[in-house]
Amino acid sequence: MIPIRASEITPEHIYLSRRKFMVGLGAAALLAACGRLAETPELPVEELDSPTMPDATTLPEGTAAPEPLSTPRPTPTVKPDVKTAFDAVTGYVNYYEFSLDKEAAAVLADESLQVSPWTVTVGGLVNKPRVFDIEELLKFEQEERVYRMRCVEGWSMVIPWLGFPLSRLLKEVEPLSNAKYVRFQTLADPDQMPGLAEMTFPWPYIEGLRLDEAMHDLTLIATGLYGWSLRPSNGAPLRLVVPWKYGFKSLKSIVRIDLVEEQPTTFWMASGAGEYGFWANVNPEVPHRRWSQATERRIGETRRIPTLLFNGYAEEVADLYPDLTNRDWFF
Ligand SMILES: Nc1nc2c(c(=O)[nH]1)N[C@H]1C(S)=C(S)[C@@H](COP(=O)(O)O)O[C@H]1N2
Ligand SMILES: [Mo]
Repeated sequence: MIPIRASEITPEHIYLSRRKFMVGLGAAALLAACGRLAETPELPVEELDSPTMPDATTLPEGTAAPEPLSTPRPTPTVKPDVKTAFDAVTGYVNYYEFSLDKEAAAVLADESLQVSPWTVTVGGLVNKPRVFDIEELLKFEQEERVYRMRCVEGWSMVIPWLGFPLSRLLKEVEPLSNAKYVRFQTLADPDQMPGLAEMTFPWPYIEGLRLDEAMHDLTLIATGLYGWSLRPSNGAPLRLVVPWKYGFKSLKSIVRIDLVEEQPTTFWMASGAGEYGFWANVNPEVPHRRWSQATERRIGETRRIPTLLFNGYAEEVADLYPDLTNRDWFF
């Protein structure tokens, strides 16, 4: 944990001028998005100089946290978000079950992950536990949500997801009153996922949200992007998208969702790699133990841009977190 002074938390009003997220485009817009695919330029993703997330096997135990970098405080931009090119969104991914290499992971996942048939088991503290076939979930009304995604490594994308609010699914199973958290689990199949044998991580990939975070309208189950079905590389057939938290919270290829009473131990908490903990809300003032989080590089752009509190969604989600001077919300 990296201590920050309460005075370092940037006041929320600085962020209030930012543009609201774009949401709910209709079928015509989806078609337009598909039509534009052919024109999106190839991106020099290999120029990326971001640090990568740690390999749990190589991080020395008890490494001292560095001093926060003395990055100048930039004024948040109000520049409209430009969607990241389809090729970059699908070809440059984090999917450790396949590879630590982002491009290799995309190729391997698309080659070997069987996404049909697929079921998602939803249970735990619920009235109506159920096994959903992916076909049933695809019958839920799907909407487009254009969200920023900020990886903890310091790069970001703007992705037009297709999907439905997670709340829609949770209402189907009727959470009991003692359910406080939601625990999510990715498929862990060594026959399809070479990374499971190659890397000593605490598989399966587990993530969690507090129930009110999970029920928030921004929290999405994505089934597609750019008007197309999700590819295995992006977490087909369904993945979580929580746009105000670091990208690692948005786990891929979900097979199990449980309503639980206790805060779940996540994959990254269990890896002991000194990563962020359960909350992982984006805050430019709270550095990673090895690098600043003040700025980010939008994939497809060369300049770094300021990172925003709650990844720019403070207006929508700050109410979930009483006392924003409490630094725990950002670890
Ligand atoms: N199961 C699983 N989910 C995962 C990851 C992973 O390695 N395995 N990587 C996470 C990280 S670090 C990020 S930034 C996002 C990236 O999503 P994308 O590759 O679709 O852009 O997925 C997250 N979900
Ligand atoms: Mo990430």
